[in-house]
Amino acid sequence: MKTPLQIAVTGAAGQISYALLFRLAAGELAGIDQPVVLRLLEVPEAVAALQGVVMELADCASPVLAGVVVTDDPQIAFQDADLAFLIGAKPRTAGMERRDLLQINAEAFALQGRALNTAAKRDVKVLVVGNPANTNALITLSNAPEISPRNFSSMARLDHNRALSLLATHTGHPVSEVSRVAIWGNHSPTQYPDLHHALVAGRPALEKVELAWYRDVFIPTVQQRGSTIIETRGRSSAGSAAHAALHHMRSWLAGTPENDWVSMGVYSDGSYGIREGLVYSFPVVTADGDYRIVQDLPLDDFDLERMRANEAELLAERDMVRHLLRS
Ligand code: NAX
Repeated sequence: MKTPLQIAVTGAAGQISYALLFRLAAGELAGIDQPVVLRLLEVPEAVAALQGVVMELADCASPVLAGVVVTDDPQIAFQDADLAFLIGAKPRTAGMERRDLLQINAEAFALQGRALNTAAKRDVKVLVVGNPANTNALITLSNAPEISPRNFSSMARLDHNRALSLLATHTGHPVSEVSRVAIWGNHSPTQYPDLHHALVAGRPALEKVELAWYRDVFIPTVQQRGSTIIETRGRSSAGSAAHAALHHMRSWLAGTPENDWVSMGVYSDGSYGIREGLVYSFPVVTADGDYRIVQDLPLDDFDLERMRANEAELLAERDMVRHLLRS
């Protein structure tokens, strides 16, 4: 019997977690021979509802699920955690600016960073989903100085998957024939979905699509997809977000396929001139539980202008939460 993976999930009574927890309990992350303990964190007022989810998890009778912990205390949630999905965040309400959302959630991520620092395994892998995800990841890692910044990431995989799917549909190829799509920057409408390096059935994607479609349809469609889902479904993305979170973690653990990459928000090391110390989405290759930013991609002025806009936005967000950053 393998030692169970301790998987912390915050915002566990929310809609993304509802689409994620049953898949974790079914062994979709690390296989059906890898037991998991789910360590579920909620705010006190949502713990009762979370107990209902726990009852449903029990009703699945999954042999993979070795235990469930329910708590409103981050120290307990992150105790010996191998993996942490930081999904919980207060939602943006009508009339609220991104700036307000940032301030409301920043304290909670600082607290969770400190709890990870004392309670989690030193090699814990942390994925921040709760928005604004990149800056929340920066706050979290900054408050966990005893854990390498490389162990923290923010989710760009949903944007990456949206780009893959849109390109596949437009060119009439299956998604399996599309590779090397990249999302640069922030998980916000400023993000830069880049097709300059993408391949479709082994050929450059930009040979198969009109440049005008790429610039005037593809880029804004991916950037605005989250809003379009809200307008159409009446609620924000949940199933696709949970799927992306699961696959982000799975890629990190199991590696990316040869000749392809994924997009992850990671701690910038200055690659491509992006300011060191921001959490910025890059194309990354993963292997052996680690990642490396894909290097030496040729960039033109169009790319650089968009990448710089993302850097500027993340620098502005960082300035708004500077009081919570330890370095
Ligand atoms: P829900 O409102 O359904 O669930 C959020 C849950 O988090 C609630 O149950 C709430 O009680 C809990 N929560 C709030 N503050 C908490 C805290 N400090 N500690 C623990 N739990 C806390 O939202 P849901 O649709 O699940 O979305 C969760 C987050 O993901 C939101 O911030 C959302 O904006 C973000 N998203 C990020 C995406 C990405 O690609 N990075 C895409 C999907 C999603 O929009």
